[in-house]
Amino acid sequence: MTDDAEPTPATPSDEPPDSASATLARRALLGALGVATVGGLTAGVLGLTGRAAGPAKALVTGPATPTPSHDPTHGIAANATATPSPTHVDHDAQAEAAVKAFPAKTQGTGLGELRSSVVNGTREFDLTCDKIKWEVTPGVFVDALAYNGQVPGPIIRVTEGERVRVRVKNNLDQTTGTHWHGQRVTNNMDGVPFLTQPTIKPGETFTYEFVANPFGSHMYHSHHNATEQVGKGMLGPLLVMPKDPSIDPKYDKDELIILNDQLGGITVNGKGFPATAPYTAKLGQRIRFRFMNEGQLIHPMHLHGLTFEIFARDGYPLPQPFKCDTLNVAPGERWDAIVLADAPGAWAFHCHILGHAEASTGMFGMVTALIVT
Ligand SMILES: [Cu+2]
Repeated sequence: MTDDAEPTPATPSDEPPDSASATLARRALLGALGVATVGGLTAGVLGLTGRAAGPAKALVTGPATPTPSHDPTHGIAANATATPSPTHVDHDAQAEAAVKAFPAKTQGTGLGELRSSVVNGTREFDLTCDKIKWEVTPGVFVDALAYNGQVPGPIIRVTEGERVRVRVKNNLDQTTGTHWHGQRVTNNMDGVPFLTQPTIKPGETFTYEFVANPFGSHMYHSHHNATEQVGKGMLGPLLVMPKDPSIDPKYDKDELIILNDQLGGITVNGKGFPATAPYTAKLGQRIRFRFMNEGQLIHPMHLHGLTFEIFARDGYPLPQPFKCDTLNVAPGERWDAIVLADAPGAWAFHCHILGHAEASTGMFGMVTALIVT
């Protein structure tokens, strides 16, 4: 076995065109992990992602994909009483299979860039609210409520000081309202039904208008029946770019890491590991991470091997940036970090509440990686 052999990819015809970057990321990850890639093993590993049917399903003795779980024991106690000393072999096989399936392909991707047009000096967007099925981990579809069919919803990107108009069309069978979390809007545009506006009834459209301010990493989400509506996916990023870009530190890549803990369990950008997307960087690049917590729990996000330089909270530049490797992100908060990718490797990037990240069936939920090549 060689440690540095190129993983054998599935045949090119198996690859949808849009999966090229995922394939590259997978190769980089497997390479960085020193994964052995001889013969059937790699084929089997790829088979677990659904790209190739595989004899190597025998590699795992249980479900190929760990199911998100809130059970604090993760079944360990049950296993222990059922069989005296079973399990680390089973654990290892399932844990290995989960890692090798990463990044596993699922239907649907959130965070598309929402198209806009400028009409008489106002930047206009259209959002729709829809009931959809969302694939959180391979084969696990859940009932979601989504903006424009995406979880998280599409990126609304505007410039500080710009006039913004967003038409929100409600295609749900329940009422809703949309809040611009972090923006200094006039009160009647704040999106809180019965407090600042009537509900948006099924079939209706409500038009929001505001001047984008302040700049920074903000959010939009339902503010009506919100435990259900936000929990099931009605949330998205509102990125207000500063009028003077030199206010921000320099960065080469701009990445979102939106946390949630309701829809289908514990997720990053609408997916649970191994269906989370890895972040990638070239050695020496500076990556901006915009953390946003749309869930109901605190998530201390930990990056192995590299360092966060935190420079803004809730969009506001910090008077004194600080460094850390574990960033507590509370519900509603946004934090902006720069990571200098100064060490190569596949660096684990996960919530450090371990019950949000790893079970007896291996890693799941709020786990991804930053792959530096
Ligand atoms: Cu967590």
